[in-house]
Amino acid sequence: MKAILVGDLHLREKAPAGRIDDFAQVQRDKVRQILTIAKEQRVDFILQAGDFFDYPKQKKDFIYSYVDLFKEFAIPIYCVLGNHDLFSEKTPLYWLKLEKVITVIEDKIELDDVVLYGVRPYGEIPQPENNNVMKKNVLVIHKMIGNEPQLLAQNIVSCSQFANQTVNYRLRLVGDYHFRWEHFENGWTINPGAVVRLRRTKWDMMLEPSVVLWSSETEEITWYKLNFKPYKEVFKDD
Ligand SMILES: [Mn+2]
Repeated sequence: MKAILVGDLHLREKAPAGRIDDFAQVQRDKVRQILTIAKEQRVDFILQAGDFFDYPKQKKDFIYSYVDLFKEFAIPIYCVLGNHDLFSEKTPLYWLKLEKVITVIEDKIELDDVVLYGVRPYGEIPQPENNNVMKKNVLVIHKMIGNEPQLLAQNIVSCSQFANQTVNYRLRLVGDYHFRWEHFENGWTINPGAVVRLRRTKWDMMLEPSVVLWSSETEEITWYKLNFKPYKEVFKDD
């Protein structure tokens, strides 16, 4: 099977402080670019690493504009909850679920030659007993993992440490850490990074919004950089 791996989306109607472009439009265009890559590469599904929406209160027509976009492409989307998606009846993800355009991986989902495992924020990581070459275990998790803290005293697990805590997976898709990285040890661990630049930090200044294509058959990955404008054109510079 083939999948496109997507990091934190943080969909939001209002522009973050300091952004001077038409943020909602730019963000929607990024999502369309991702769906187009997925369609062109004939993937079986899209995996998203949590923080699908930036905050729970979003207008219904904003949410439904994404429902329509996802229906247009009709590619299955599986995600986990991020700390920004705290789930209740009123959150935007509820509507995407109701409209059957996304599936939240609550526990595990078996597909062809892949088994998807999901973790709730701060939840315990499932440990499959087998590392089966015919049916590959894939973990989707929203957790602060990376080799360099982005904030002072940030509690962070290193990529290698994490790969060794989850040996029975062939792919781990990680969100939360907004800057992209990849790590190969016991299969791939991939953090595609955030799809949009939200803050005026050195990390966001360096961020090149990207997604990753993964094949369960070959376990090869390909990075796709999305179209984006230079940092200075989208943020105020004071
Ligand atoms: Mn996030």
